This record gives sequence, structure tokens and C-alpha cells, in this order.
Amino acid sequence: MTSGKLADQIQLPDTFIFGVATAAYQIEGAASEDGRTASIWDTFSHTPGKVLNGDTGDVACDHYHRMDSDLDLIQQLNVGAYRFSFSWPRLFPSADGQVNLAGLDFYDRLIDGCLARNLRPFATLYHWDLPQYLYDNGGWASKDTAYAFADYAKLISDKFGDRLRTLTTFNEPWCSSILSYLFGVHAPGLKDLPKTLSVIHGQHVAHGLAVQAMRSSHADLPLGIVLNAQAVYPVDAQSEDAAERHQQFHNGLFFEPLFHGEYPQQAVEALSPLMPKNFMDDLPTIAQPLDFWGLNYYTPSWVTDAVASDEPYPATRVVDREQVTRTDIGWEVNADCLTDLLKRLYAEYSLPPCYITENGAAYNHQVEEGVVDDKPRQEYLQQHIQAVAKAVAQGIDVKGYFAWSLMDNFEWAEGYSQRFGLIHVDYATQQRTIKRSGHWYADLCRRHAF
Ligand code: IFM
Repeated sequence: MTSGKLADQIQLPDTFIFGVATAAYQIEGAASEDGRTASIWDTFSHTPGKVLNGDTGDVACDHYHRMDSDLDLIQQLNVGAYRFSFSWPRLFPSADGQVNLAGLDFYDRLIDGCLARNLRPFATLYHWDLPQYLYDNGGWASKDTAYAFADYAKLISDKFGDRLRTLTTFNEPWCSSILSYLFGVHAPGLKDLPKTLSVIHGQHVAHGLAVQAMRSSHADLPLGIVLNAQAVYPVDAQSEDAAERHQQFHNGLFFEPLFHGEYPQQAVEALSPLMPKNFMDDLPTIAQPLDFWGLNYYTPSWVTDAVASDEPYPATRVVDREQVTRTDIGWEVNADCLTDLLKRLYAEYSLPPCYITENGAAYNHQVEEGVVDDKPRQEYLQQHIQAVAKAVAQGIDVKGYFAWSLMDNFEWAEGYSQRFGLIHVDYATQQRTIKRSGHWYADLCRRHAF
């Protein structure tokens, strides 16, 4: 392995890929155009009180109409890859299983547009926009949704498998289960533990069936899943048990079934009466061999026991530490935890090679005299890429890094209030301005000989 020496003390193999990432609902807009129907996020964002300022993804960054010029901007960042997600309700707008040709055409042009610009397309099937008709029919708790997901995966693999660089089933299933069905923050906004466990399990089954379907369609296409593993630490010496329970619940319920074909013992003992019937029978379907996995990392979690003694398992809470640097969304900046997390995960689980599929920071700098001077984001990215390089130097097989995000976009329950982009978007005019961090990243990518 040769080592490319980049400026800023970042040293990574020449084969390491840099990219930028987005997701369909966060950027596309055109929510009711060309046959697309509603997802649970359209319903949720149109429900008063669910999203800050009543923001919705109806228009978002209008990427659906600006795809070509957005791809030109990506090319200007000198990255080697673009990670995006397909919109399921754009491709399968109704329960009858008919494919929407206008949706197919959009992604066909997007993928060709990437290849024409020498950008490797890294695609994701599910970045949270579950078609509303599937939710109404039982959602992820129903096996029908898992079968529908496998059909959708097969279509994508059949149509685009020869042009995609990688294909991922789920983005952060923790968010589309725990954050959405237990904490009530994301669509559909429930607080229901048994339902959450059915959704976690249902998504795992859907992942396994989809991988089987895609392998049968396109055996050579590298397949994976993206997990937002939590970097869990006890806040103090008395909180070590709490940290272990937290780790089992928030990471183990995902990593163990997906990579080892079992659920974490401690969690199963505590939760099995609430788990879906005969869940153990599905484990062989869930644990499909994968070619890679993606880690999305932003911030660590400092954990202690829950306040109430009757809280259900894992009975923990996350504590905000004082006197640490935070981004505008309030998340602690701690790059060392990224190196540490990678090492811990590889020590604990049998994992294939990894991409950092998301990492980035919310800072809300605006355009002043044509310039967005977001030095803190540049520093955040630099520190975290250095942290990845450190892990690679210690033998962790990380093959690439994707900055979140290409451009400011719809930040879910936070609406448009939090800006993660390397490119500023003026939502009133849809004007794009490359930020200082974007220029820095472009320079880093230019000097990195992929
Ligand atoms: O914007 C999200 C993205 O959709 C999933 N990962 C975290 C990002 C920042 O919150």
C-alpha cells in the first residue's frame, strides 16, 4: 500500500476515496411532481408542530430540477465519489408495484451524470422516506414491507447495478427505528418500545432479503449498510454498567444481528417478551455477508443511568458535558472519539472494510460579500479526517470518507435551521455558494492522488 501525503498532516493510501453525501428527501424537492407520491416524511413535515418552523421537503434544494448544475458543483470539489439516495416513493408511487418511469429516468440521468464527471456513484436505497402507502399497511413492523423493499432493491440492482460503485440498503436504521418510534423525534413520531423493536427487526429482515435479491441480480455489485454507531462513554466511574447497557441497546441491536446473526444476550433477556414473534427464525436471513459497511459519525455520547428507576431497558440517558466545543446544533466536537470508535467496533465485531459515509458539522454562517467564512467547519473536517488517517495507520480498513453534506439541506426535525453543507444554499433564490470549507476540501481532494 502506498501512502499519499496530503497537506495538513493527513496521510492516507492513494486508493482512499473522498466524496460528498446527500439524501433524496433532504435535497430533491419536486415532492408531488412526475408521479412521486407521499412518504412518511411528507406527512410528518406537513403535520403542525413536528418540524421546526413548519419546514417541509416540498422544494428543499430543488435538486430534482437542478441536478446537472449540482453535479457540476460536485465536480468542482474534486471529489472521486458522490453518495446519494433513491426516493422509494418516486420509483414506486403506489401499492400496485408499478414502476414510475419518470423516477427511473431521473436516477438514470443522475448516475450517467456522475460517470460523465468521473464521480463514482455510491447509492443508498433507504434514507428514511418510506412510502406512505406502505406505512398505512403496517410499515416496517409488517413483513409485506420487507418483501416490497426486496423488490425495490432488485429493480435498482437490475437497472443500475452495472453503473453503481456500491449499493447500501439502509442509512442509519437506528434513526428510522429508535429515533422515530421510541424517541418520537423523526417520522412517524411515535414513542412505543414494542413497536420500535418490531421496526428494528423488520428493517433487519428487509436488509437481508434485499441483499439476497441484489446478489441474485448483480453478483459483483459491492453491497453494504450504513450505521451511525454511537461512541459510548460512561460519564463517571459509577456509570460503567449504564454505558454497557447503552452500547448493547443502541449499537448491539444493530451490529450483532447484521454481522453475527444473533441479538445481544443481555438485551434479549431484558426485551424478549416485547420482541416480534419467532424473531430468532429470521436471523439467518438477516446476517448476509456484506462487502463493506458505512460509519456515520458526528459526536460522542456520554452516558449514565436514567433518572426514573422504572425506566425500561436500557434505562440510560445521555448527558451533555460542560465546557466542550459544540457545533451550532449543539453536538460536541470530538475527533479522537472517531478513531477510538473505529478501533472499538473492529475489536468487538467481525466487520468487513468500512467507508466513513458521513461526517460533518452544522454551522450556520451566511454569505457575506459573496463569501461564507466557515472556518470552524473546515477545522472540524480536518480534525476528523486526521482521526480517520490515524485509524488507518493503526490497521483499520477504512476505504473512503464522505463529507456530510454537499450542500445545506432539509435537516429533518430541525427543518432548514441547521446548515451542514460545504456549499451554502440561499433557499429564497436557490443560489449556491461554495463555502470556505468547500474550497479547503476541494484543495485537499485535488492534492490526494486517487
Ligand atoms: O442530515 C442527517 C443525515 O440525513 C443522516 N445523518 C446525520 C445527518 C445530520 O443530522
